Amino acid sequence: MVVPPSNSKLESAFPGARTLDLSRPALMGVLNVTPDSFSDGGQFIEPGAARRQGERLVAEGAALVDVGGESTRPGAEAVPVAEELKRVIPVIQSLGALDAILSVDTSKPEVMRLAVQAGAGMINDVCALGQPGALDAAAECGVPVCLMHMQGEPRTMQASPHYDDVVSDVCRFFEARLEACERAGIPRDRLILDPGIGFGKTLEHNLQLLRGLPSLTAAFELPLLVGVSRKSMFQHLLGRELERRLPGTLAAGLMAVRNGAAILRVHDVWEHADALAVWGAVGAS
Ligand code: 8Y4
Repeated sequence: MVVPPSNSKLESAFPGARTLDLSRPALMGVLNVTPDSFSDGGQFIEPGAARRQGERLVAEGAALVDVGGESTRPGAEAVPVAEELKRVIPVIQSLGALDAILSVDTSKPEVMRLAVQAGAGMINDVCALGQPGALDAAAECGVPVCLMHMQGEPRTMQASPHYDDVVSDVCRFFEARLEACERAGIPRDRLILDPGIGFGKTLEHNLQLLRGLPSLTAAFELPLLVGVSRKSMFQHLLGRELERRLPGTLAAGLMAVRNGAAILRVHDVWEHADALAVWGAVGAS
């Protein structure tokens, strides 16, 4: 079993802000605030329903809640910044009292700034701070950042993913992004790495990355975040529709933890908490 990095507490630059204990695997619950998830049928998001969902995720065992207002599903269209702010900021404000770290799932510098002012304690960027202005915004925000690997862009990334060797290509990408972060003045101990399962990857690429997590830990000694929850790799592997992907998700999540993942990004929180508790009980010596 791979032991997570020894600097196992992630601290944001804010004095008094919550710290995240990564000496044991942590769960990040997904809170999508897109119109298809929390609307009255139109495009109006109900903050009360989103807040109750956030409370439920934490009650079920999430140490982090990932609030996202931009759909990053394959084929999804871009969301204008004003619309993303309108979705995300009221929800973050309404979740301020939660005993959890609020993560904002965004690639836009303006959203990063306002979300952190509103109470977000982490930035989850599927573009790894690659958008113009994002490095500077994240440096100013002073909170931990998850740098995720993606090949291509959401609209087209699943068309024809290609790598020489997916694990070493992802490693080279992280080297470049870590260097960019250093130049922007973001301390290395504020960074989390994520191989981006399903983001410009075939099933075989996803399996190779899950197998290759130990080499990411060995290369960078930074916490790893992994998101496999309900993804289409289970359609390809098992032929399962969205509603029947939980067993596959749990197995892949446990394998990710075995291979060094410190944080799992999941939709089904208590189910993962149970699986990890049994794992821990059997593994205790
Ligand atoms: C059904 C279920 C259909 C899930 C699509 C999806 C990751 C992430 C996403 C990830 C990090 C998703 C925002 C994709 N995945 N952030 N975000 N890591 N850090 N699709 O793997 O869940 S959204």
